[in-house]
Formats: sequence, C-alpha cells, structure tokens
Amino acid sequence: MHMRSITANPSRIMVEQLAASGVKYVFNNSGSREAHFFDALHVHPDIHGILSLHEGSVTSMAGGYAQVECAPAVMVVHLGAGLAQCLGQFINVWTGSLPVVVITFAGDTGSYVDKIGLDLSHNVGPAAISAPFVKANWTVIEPEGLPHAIYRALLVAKTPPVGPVHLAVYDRLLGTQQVTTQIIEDPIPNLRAGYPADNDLEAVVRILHDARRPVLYVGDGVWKSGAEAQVTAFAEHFGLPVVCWWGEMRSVPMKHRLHCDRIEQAASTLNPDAIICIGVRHGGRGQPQDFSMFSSAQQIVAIGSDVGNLKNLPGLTAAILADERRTMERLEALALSQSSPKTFAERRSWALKQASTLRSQRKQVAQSIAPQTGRVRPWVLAEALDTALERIDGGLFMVEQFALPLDALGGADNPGKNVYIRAAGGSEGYGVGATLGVKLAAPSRPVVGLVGDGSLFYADSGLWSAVHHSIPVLYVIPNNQAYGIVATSFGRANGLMKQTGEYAGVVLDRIDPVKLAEGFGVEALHVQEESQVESAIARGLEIVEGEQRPFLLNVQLPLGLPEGGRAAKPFQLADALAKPAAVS
Ligand SMILES: Cc1ncc(C[n+]2csc(CCOP(=O)(O)OP(=O)(O)O)c2C)c(N)n1
Ligand SMILES: [Mg+2]
Repeated sequence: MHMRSITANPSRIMVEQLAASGVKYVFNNSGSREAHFFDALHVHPDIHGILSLHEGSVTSMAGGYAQVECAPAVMVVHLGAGLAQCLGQFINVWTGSLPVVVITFAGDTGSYVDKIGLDLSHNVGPAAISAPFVKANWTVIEPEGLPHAIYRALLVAKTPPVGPVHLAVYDRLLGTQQVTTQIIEDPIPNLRAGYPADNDLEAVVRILHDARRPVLYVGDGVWKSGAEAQVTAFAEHFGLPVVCWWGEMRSVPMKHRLHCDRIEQAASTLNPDAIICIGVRHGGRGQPQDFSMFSSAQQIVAIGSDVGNLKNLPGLTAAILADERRTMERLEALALSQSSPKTFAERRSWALKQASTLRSQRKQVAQSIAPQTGRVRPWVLAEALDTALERIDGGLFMVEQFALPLDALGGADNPGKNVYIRAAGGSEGYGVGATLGVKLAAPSRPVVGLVGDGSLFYADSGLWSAVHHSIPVLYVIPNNQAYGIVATSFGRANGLMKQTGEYAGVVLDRIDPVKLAEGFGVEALHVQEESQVESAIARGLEIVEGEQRPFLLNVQLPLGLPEGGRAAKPFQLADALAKPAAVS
C-alpha cells in the first residue's frame, strides 16, 4: 500500500483522497453547511466541481459519465433534502447498476435537538432513504477514516456487481479541526470476475453446434466488461441472431445486421431452441409473461459476472459465473479451433434473414407516416442524424425519447461507429444531464443528446450547466409537443380519450425549447421542414465541434398523439372564475 501522510481539515482530506483515487469530477449542488468541502474542491488542481441546478441533474450527469466506460462517478448533494431530491434520478442509476458514489453530509439528530433543517428525521439513519436505490450505504463518523471510507466506496461501486453506493458523513466533519491521517495513493483496482471452466465452455459450444435456431441474448454485462467486439464476432462466427432487453443498444451495435432488437418482440418470430444469455439482467413487468420469451428454448445458458445475471432466467441448462469478456475470449479461441465460420453458413443466412425481416417490419411502420408541411417525420430525423454523425467517424448518442424509430436504423454490412446509449432507466429527466456526463467521460468524441420535449422539461436547467462548464454537446429535441409514449398508451387503453379523440394531460403545447435554451445561454435553432434537417444538423455540429460550445436543435415533429387525436381542453381556473356559481 502506498500512503501519504496528511494533516488538514476533513474536507480537504476527502478532496485529496478523491483526487488520489483518480476522480476527476465531483458532480454537485452546493449548500452552506459544506462550505469547507467546496473550498477544498475549488483549490485542488486535479479535480473539478461540476455544478447542476437540481439534484436530479447532478445524478443524471454522474450516471451519464458512468455509462460511457463504467468509470466511477462521484456526486455530492446537500444534506437529507438534496438526497431526497436526487432519488427520482437515482432510480435510473440503480436500474442501470452504475458505479456512482453519492456523498452526503448529515446532522446529528440524536444527541441534542432532533430537528435540524434539511436533515432527515431522527427516526431513520442518515443513509436510510437511499437504501432502496443503492448496492451499499454506510455512515462515517471518524475523520481519520475518511480516506478508507472513500477508497472503499469507489471500490465497492465499480466491482461486479457494479452499482451505486451512498456514503453519509456526519457534518461535524465539515469543520476546521486539523486531522492527521494517511491518503491512499494506490489506484482503485479493476477487479473482475474470473475465467470460466473449460468444460462449461465446451458445453456451450456443443449447444451451439447442435441447436437449429440458437439466439444470443446480450445485456449490459457485455459493455461493462468491454466485450462488445468479442460478442459481436462470436455472433458472426456462429450465425446467431442477437436480441436484447429494452434499453440495451450497444453491447452488439443496434445497427448490426444480425441485431433483432428486443427479445420479447423477436422471440415469436425466431422461435429459438437455444438461448445463450450473456451479461443479461433480465427484467419484466411483474407478470407471468415475463418469462414467455424463453418458452420455446430447450437449452438456456447464462453467462455473467454475478448472480444478477442468472437469477431471472428460468430453467437454466448451464450457468457460468465468470467475467463476460474473459468468457468470450476463451469461447472465441475454442470456437476458432473447433469450427470454421463456413460450418454455420446456412444458419448465418437464416439469422440474417430473420434480422432483416424484423428490421424491415419496423422500418415499414416507421415510414408509414404521411409527410406534413411544417413538420419533420421522425424517421427522417433519425436517419439524417445517424448519417451526419457517421460521416464524422461516429459519435455517442444519449437517448431519452420515444419518438424517433432508432430500431429501424442500420442493417447494412457495416454497422458504423455511432454508439447509442439509452437513459439508464425509465425515470424521466435523465437525458439533459446525462449527455453532459457522457461528454465529460468521452471528451474527444462528438456527443449528441437526443432528448424528447417531455424529457427536456423535467431537467431544462441542465442546459445552463452545459454553458457554465463549456461542455460542447449537440442537443436535438424531437419535439412532438407531447408525452408521445404516454399518449400511445392512453390510446391503447381504448377508453374515453380514444373514443372522443381528445387527449388530456399529455399535450405539451406552447412551450418553446429555443427560448428556453437561449434563456440559459445555449444558442438554438428551430427546424420545421424536412428540407432543412441536413443543413441544420451540419450547422449544429459545426458550432459544437468547431467552436466547442453547446447548441440545441428544436425539431418540430408531427403531434405525438394517436391518429386523429387532439388536445383536450384542460381545466382552467379562469373559466371557472368567469362562472362564479362553479367555484365557491
Ligand atoms: C419520473 C417519471 N415520471 C413520469 C414518467 C412517465 N413518462 C414516461 S415517458 C414520459 C414523457 C416522455 O415525453 P417525451 O420525452 O417527449 O417522449 P416522447 O414524446 O418521445 O414519447 C412520461 C411522463 C416516467 N417515466 N418517469
Ligand atoms: Mg415528446
């Protein structure tokens, strides 16, 4: 162990330890009680505070940062109140099992008065409310222990099963008392699960030889272990259609010609007799159908770094508890020595045909929308953006929207270099901040935030952070003036809204994202015609990449209501006031 002695106040000790552990940014929202902490952060040359104007955005920035290469992200929010504010976005970090460490400070509600402003009730411990959203949480009392506590928090967060950690530090450690302790200078080790056993791998290869319609089900364990290239090569070698869970768009690039998109939609067409799951954390809706996609398979194999990759898969033939990338490296070596890709030529053409048919069906649905003046059809925008970013050698997309049919892209021989990263979970308000986190983690690559209008309005103050910290990203708002995905469900419910065609609570009219952006200091442009799309994207990229500043495109899509739908008139107080008898 390499240690360095330090005598300083506890705030400085924390900042020194974070910096010594390689942490570059502390995503934060500030508060008075943390004055000494922010003082220490401000003067340290190797670590920077990134300010968000709401704790939800602090969290989404940290989450986006962690989603790029699974590097730990650290955030500080203000007391119990800040912690409570960030939990709405923490559900995304939790769902995505991301290595985010949240640090809060807590007042002592036990010893003297039990009511301290902005702290949690004395009925619960300082780490109680984060418990459902984190992998581990604990409280720190001794200032000398701070280096160990921080080192451990980072280690626990990034070690499989990767996941968030909450560190609550008693606020008496925010004072000026000088403390002598040791900073841990060693880097946090990159621990991974081990190698698989040879006979387990041979069993997998045998299954793949014998099966007629095997399918590869990929999950986030693939990108987290850095196995994307190996898994893709494996699918190509054995001729396997690739399926995923909602949100997983990158472990095998979504545009790859073997990609069949979501398992629950593809399973009935593929009718798999064997399913090889790798790095999958299967989920569902809490219904018997959660497992129905596995019903045709006689052989189900799960490969993954921890029990989370095994436990939601019914009737496993084999389970391999091992690092995904290490497993793939071994499987690749075994496969190459035992079979040539020619062995699977017939199956490969079956797989390609299935993937291509499913993609054509999605494309057909996407392109069935009639053109409208003053509106850009979603698929036109999706294709233009994808092409523009491929043209500059690929970019990273942070996606929080449902209007653009990204699943209809691709299918060509070359899947391209764009990487699509879906919001870590479904808790709205992630995209604006996460886009900034992505850019901070991948500063040399172009980054696009594809953020729905609804999503934008949850977290629009994040636009200010882009300007304040000069983070050059291109925001593209596919603006259907609606909570489109919710409106679709309202229509499918076949209730009164569907019958009358009047949709309430889902139309977001008369909001101008360009004005909002400009209000926060981000230059922005309206795009209303399909003929303008290409040049607008080029202009946006020129500003973002050429001038290194953020830019926003508000792209006007057709209204996001089910066909023939219109906005219902909402309750308006002024109307009621005009009829005095109606209000008392
Ligand atoms: C915290 C939270 N509140 C509410 C919802 C329900 N919800 C799902 S999507 C959505 C709105 C999405 O709107 P937008 O970003 O414009 O997407 P699109 O129109 O492309 O569907 C809402 C409110 C949610 N997922 N999370
Ligand atoms: Mg919308």
